[in-house]
Amino acid sequence: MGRKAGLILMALVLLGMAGFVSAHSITVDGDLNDWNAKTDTQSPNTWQLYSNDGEWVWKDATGDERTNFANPDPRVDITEFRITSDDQYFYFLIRFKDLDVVGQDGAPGIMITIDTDHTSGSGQTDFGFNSDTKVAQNGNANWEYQLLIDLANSNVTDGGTVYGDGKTVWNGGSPLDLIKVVNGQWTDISTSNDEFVASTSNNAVEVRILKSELGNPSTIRVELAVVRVNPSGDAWDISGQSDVLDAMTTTGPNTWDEVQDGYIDYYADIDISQVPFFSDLAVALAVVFGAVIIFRRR
Ligand SMILES: [Ca+2]
Ligand SMILES: [Ca+2]
Ligand SMILES: [Ca+2]
Ligand SMILES: [Ca+2]
Repeated sequence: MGRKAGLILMALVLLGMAGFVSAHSITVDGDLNDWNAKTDTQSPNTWQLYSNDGEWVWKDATGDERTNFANPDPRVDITEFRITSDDQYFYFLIRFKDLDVVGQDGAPGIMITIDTDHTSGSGQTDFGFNSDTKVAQNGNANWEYQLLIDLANSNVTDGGTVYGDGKTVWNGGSPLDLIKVVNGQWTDISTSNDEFVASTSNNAVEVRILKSELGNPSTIRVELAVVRVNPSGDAWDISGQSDVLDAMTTTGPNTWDEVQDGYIDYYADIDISQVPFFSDLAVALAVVFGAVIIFRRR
């Protein structure tokens, strides 16, 4: 075998080992067959990095939702939260025990806070939808961005695509809001690059957000919470309490145990820059060049 052929073979082997060959883009269509991680053996209320599948997965406990509006209330019972990415986009998957309606008052409102600077006390503390809930009390997850998805809005149809439009749902905009505080105002910075699809048959919502809109962060610190919401972006109110019905947290057994103090203290860090998010072509090229250098030294 010639030296060049050897180099190429070596590069291919390295790429294969690192999982480069399965660059992970998601088609946002409500069909989940492009999410690969098999989570059957994952323990509830833990997260796991599936390197070979390029997916970070939080597996939530089932039956842990608050029951102020229905008992049980599987419509708001989160079962999984997945994140992956490619060169351009972050992809989120939120799965419910039984997402039975969309486009109707009382459907789930999904809130994902995204802390990109990981600096204690830096950023915003309030969850959206006037849900009377804040992120971690220690200030370590204050957010720079918050993704709000209002599944009660009439623009949400089963299997239909909803795009960002730079206008908040409470000002008549589309029910996909990527919130950043600009001059003290909650401002929707989403564009038509951002989209989600809700599927009642698959009990899931797939979302994609342009990375550059978040400033291309290498690590995102996220919190996740769900309310019942009305079409114009107000959570169904539980008087004098947090309106959050399920959340990503290790505190339990019921969501009430976490939110009774008005704070969701659990957050998770997803490192986009390293394993398993290897779909970035630049990283792949770096490995190829690394292999070239190794061969040249011999
Ligand atoms: Ca899909
Ligand atoms: Ca749950
Ligand atoms: Ca922050
Ligand atoms: Ca708490």
